[in-house]
Amino acid sequence: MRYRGVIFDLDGVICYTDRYHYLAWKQIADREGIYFDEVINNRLRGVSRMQSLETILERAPRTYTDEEKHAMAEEKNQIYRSLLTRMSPADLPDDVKQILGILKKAGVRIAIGSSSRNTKLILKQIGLEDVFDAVSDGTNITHSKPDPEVFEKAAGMLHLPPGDCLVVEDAQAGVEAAFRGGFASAGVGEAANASKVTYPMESVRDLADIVL
Ligand code: B16
Ligand code: MG
Repeated sequence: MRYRGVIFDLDGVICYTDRYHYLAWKQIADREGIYFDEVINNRLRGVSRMQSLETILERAPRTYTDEEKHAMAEEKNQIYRSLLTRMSPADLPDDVKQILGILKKAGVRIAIGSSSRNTKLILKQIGLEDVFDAVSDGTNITHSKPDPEVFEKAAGMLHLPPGDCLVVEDAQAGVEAAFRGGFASAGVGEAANASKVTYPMESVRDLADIVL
């Protein structure tokens, strides 16, 4: 096999929580009279909650205090978490389920590398809480993507060097993080068009040919 470990991003790769991030931020932005659309939302992929808010506030007609920003981020998270409660194992896409099974059967070690502080809740909702060999997420890092920390921690948990791991991403920031950490990357969605992506993919089904 070409890679002994695969580190999966969560939002936009394992499941489509990106839709819920969008709906939650949209609710806040509309109330504040700030223009926000799906194109701007693409810039929030992979980056931290506070960085996402700063990006949205670029269009704000007024400035906000730090206290107001923290309150808005907290409110967005409450809306987002209530949307997550609607998720179930039916929200795990079939192609993702299949590729995880194929990789595990082949003896490839698999991990999560996500910026989200809600990772554990999401994995539980979609029935994947006991599937990954390691989970590195927003709760164990100090720097969000495009910093490589979340992937370096994941590789450390798998006891593998970056050169033995492939990062799977949907975000430009995630591909950049992989590159900075010395990881090869496979990209879906907008990450497939990132200049530094190693393997552009149509879907995660392509991973079997890339990894094995
Ligand atoms: P939370 P990923 C990222 O997840 C999302 O893509 C990004 O939009 C979000 O701001 C970030 O998690 C933090 O999420 O507010 O739940 O802590 O793509 O790294 O799995
Ligand atoms: Mg993502």
